[in-house]
Amino acid sequence: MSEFPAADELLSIAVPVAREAAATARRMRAEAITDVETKSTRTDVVTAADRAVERQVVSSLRTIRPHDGVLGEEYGENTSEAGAVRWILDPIDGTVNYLYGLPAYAVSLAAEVDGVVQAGVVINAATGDEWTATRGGGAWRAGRRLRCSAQTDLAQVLLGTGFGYDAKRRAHQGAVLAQLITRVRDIRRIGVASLDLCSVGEGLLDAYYEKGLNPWDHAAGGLVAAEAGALVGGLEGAPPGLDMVVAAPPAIFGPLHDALVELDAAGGA
Ligand code: LIP
Repeated sequence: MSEFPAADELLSIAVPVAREAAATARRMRAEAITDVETKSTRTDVVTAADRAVERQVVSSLRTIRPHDGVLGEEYGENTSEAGAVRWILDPIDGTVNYLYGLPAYAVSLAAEVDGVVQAGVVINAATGDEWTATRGGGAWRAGRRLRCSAQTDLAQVLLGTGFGYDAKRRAHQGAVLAQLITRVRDIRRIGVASLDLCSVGEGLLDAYYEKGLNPWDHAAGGLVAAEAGALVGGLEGAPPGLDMVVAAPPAIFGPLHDALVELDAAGGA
């Protein structure tokens, strides 16, 4: 008998907590964007809502499972006791969209056990769209089980990507994209990694890649994409991480991977 809750039980904890967080994000946006500060660069913003939503989620999780750990974008790692669940949270993924009022910003919450994500939920707080997944239990939205794209031709791929906040990194990312864009159908830049990954899971994008993502950007959305049949990984056998996250249908992962390696997509600043 495992000492850890089953994936379904972890999801049953995550979903209401994430829904309440999304409601807070929506409410605070409707009231006013306040306390806008910057982090790594002048365009890497954080708002009072980011921080309030993270505090709310941590408080809710602490009430339900007091010994678990939480890794959040704004307050970092709250240590967990050995053998506890680790929750991975982006309180508002797509903060620049949130700042401008573009209707794509997400609460992303995943539950990790022994380093493996077992359950995840991503909610577009602007629209209420909600994606969930459990390891081995599939990916779902609105009661419908999701399957990723069946695309087999890189030249027909609608490809999602994103860019960092540092101008030097963006210069390299732009140079990579200038080549890649000639080899695919087209690109889309949503500005929300968790929604990009859920879009791959739902087949709204054929594939996605991005350098520079943190665990809270891809933990939940990566499980949604993987449970919908996409391959999710880094380059040259690495797991998804800061150097690169790639999500694509099995027939596309290889050709996209090889193009990213050829173009040194994980390089640059
Ligand atoms: C965002 C990511 C997105 C990336 C943006 C930004 P944030 O996260 O979700 O994929 O392209 O530059 O990093 O900063 O809004 O939480």
